Amino acid sequence: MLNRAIVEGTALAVLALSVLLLWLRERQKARPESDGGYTTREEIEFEIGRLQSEVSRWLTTTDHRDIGLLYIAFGTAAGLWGGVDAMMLRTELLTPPADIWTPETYNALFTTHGLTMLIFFVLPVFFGIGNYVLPLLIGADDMAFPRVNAIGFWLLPPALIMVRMGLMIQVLGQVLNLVLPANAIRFFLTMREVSIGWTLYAPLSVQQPNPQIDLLLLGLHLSGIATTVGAINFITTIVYERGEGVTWANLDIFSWNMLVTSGIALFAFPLLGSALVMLLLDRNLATTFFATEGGGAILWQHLFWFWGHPEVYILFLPATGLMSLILPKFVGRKLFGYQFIVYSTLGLGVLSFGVWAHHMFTTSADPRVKLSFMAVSIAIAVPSAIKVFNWITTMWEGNIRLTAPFILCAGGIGTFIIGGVTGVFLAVIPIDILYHGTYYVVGHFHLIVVGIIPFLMIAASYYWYPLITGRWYDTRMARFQALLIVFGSFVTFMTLLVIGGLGLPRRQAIYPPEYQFAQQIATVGGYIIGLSALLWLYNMLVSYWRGTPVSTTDPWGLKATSQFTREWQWFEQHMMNKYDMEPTEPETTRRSYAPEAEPTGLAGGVGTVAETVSRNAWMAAAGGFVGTVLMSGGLITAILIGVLDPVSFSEIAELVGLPASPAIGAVLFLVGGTVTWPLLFLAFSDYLPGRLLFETGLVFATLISSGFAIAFYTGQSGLAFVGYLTFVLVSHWAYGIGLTVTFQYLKSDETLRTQTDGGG
Ligand code: HEM
Ligand SMILES: [Cu+2]
Repeated sequence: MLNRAIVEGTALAVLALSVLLLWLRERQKARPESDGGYTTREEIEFEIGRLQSEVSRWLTTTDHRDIGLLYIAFGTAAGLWGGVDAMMLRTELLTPPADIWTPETYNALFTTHGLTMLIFFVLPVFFGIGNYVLPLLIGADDMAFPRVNAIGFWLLPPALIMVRMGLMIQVLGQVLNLVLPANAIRFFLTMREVSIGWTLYAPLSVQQPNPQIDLLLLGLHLSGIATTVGAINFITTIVYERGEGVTWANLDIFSWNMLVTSGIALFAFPLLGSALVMLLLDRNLATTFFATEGGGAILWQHLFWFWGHPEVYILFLPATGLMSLILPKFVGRKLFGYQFIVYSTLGLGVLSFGVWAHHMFTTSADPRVKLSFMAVSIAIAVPSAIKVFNWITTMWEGNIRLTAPFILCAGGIGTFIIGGVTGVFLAVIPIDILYHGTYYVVGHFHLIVVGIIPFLMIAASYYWYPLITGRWYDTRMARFQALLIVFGSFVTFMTLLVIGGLGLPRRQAIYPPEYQFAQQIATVGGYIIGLSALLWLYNMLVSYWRGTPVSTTDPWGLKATSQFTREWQWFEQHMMNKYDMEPTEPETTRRSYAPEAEPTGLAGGVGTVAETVSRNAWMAAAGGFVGTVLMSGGLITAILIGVLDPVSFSEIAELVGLPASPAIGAVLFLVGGTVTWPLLFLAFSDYLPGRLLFETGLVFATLISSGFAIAFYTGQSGLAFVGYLTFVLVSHWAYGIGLTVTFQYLKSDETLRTQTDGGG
């Protein structure tokens, strides 16, 4: 059995040392060669003086970009620490018995892994990205409260140290033990990492004597204060510090997400703080909040998940914000459905507070209460799905550039879909009762917390690296790294979904031998993720000194698709001032994104659509008429050969309150074909892929045909059913082609005429 403290301590020390050595070496190499003589005393003193001023600058800075980098560095370090825990967990699972660490160590590992990753990795990195780019995106000079910003950050390192003090004291104890007798250093040998699970469930968390638990509670409390302070700062900045011309209607989507995230944090974290204090009192002052005679252990679960579920939205909303911001840049198209994404984000913010008890379906809570939580938990999938549809539609017909950020965005959508859908399954009470205690849950949430969340962090690092450092990283290595992490995540967490589906319990160091092969696959996948993280780190560090300097003010060629957003405008200005660069101008411009053309209010989009519709209505109606005539041919044939019952037309008549006659229905059908569907087509035409109208017609018609197939179904079966479906589809295609081709023809004719008019 290995000693956990020594192994983890050594792993972390090696990691930290390699980073330091790498950094120093590259920095040394990047200096101009000296003249070959000895280093003089003055030179050494100069170096030391420089070091001093750099240290005091980083310790006292209140500049949002500096603090952003501090947050990112801190979050990355915590992520690596939590990652070492993860590697150790997966290593234990290579074999069925607990033969690498003891089960107790395994419990400690998953406890600290969870807490470190959720609290000290994800949010700090997102706060860092927010700190760096959000003021640039909204045209603010800095965050609203620069000093509070610095305080918010500097609360985090002591919080992390308190939470993970157990390991440090253990390592220290074992080192001291080499020279001192065990007696003299008893304290150092009694502290242990906390092993009660990251959810800190009572009564275990109340009864376990380990004093490290108290330190951990205090550390978490401190981190909660840090988060609240940061959240207040983001909200104030977004509300009050927006620059000229930045309104709610054109606020970038990342800032919207940071706003909602901060709003949720503001309501959720104080509650966690109170719960932690209650637990601390129960442990130390004999209060009975969570004792059976008091509120009971269930009270802890309510308090914990009332924070815990909103917390998962706090964690993943910034990732969706980054996705909505970065994805369009690499497909050359404007973000589809900006307003829908904003509304769905706001919706998630509210709903996230109404689902906490889905973590408690296996408790004895009242079934009627559970049922309502089930309903809301299923409903919460809707706003998430809206985002996914909008991202996919954004890619449609785009000019995809297969860069590292794009690969990560695409991979992130993939993991998010699977992670989200498995969440909807779990939200169903009978399913959750079966799977609550299994690896299925682990697979579900890791596809999000090791899917879209870190993918988008890394995508952001690649996307903004030139802006932050003025240099390029190794883009080939980046693409490889992106593929590697997407691949590794799927291998690991899809495997966990499978073994969870088979019923393997989670949070166990020991498991039945028949699962060994699957567990080994998951472990290999885990190592691949670890390797890709190291590759990323290497690339980021080395490129800072070795990367090719950026030689244009538009490194991603964003001007060509009119997506040169504010942060890059800031960058351009910066490069012009510092290096006398000329602004880069693209050869061609595609008007796919023009913030100034955005509607003036969130509801203003309706106006633009109405305008398009009224301007082109007659052409669409003509197209609709042609389409309906073509379609009627197909439908009449279907009626003649007996696969479509004409009586079903009478239902249309009934629907609008007219006598149920097939003839009246048919007339209404004709009118609908000429009016309703063409208008709908027009309303969407700005968004439907525009170039290939032929295909667009087919897609549109296929969508309508599914509704028709359901509405007009009269119980056909066997061959008649197949014939029914075929005729429905073919007639609709005839309609779609007729509609769009006629429309296209009339429209190009009109364009031609206006052009000649303009010329003459
Ligand atoms: C479509 C949206 C989602 C739904 C419907 C959903 C649903 C659920 C449900 C019902 C559970 C309880 C499983 C159980 O313990 O038996 C669960 C667990 C969990 N989910 Fe989600 N989820 C969603 C999104 C997310 C997101 C975005 C994250 C993370 C950022 C996340 C992280 C977690 C975590 C950490 C747990 C495990 C808690 C534990 O340790 O017991 N979920 N989810
Ligand atoms: Cu939840």
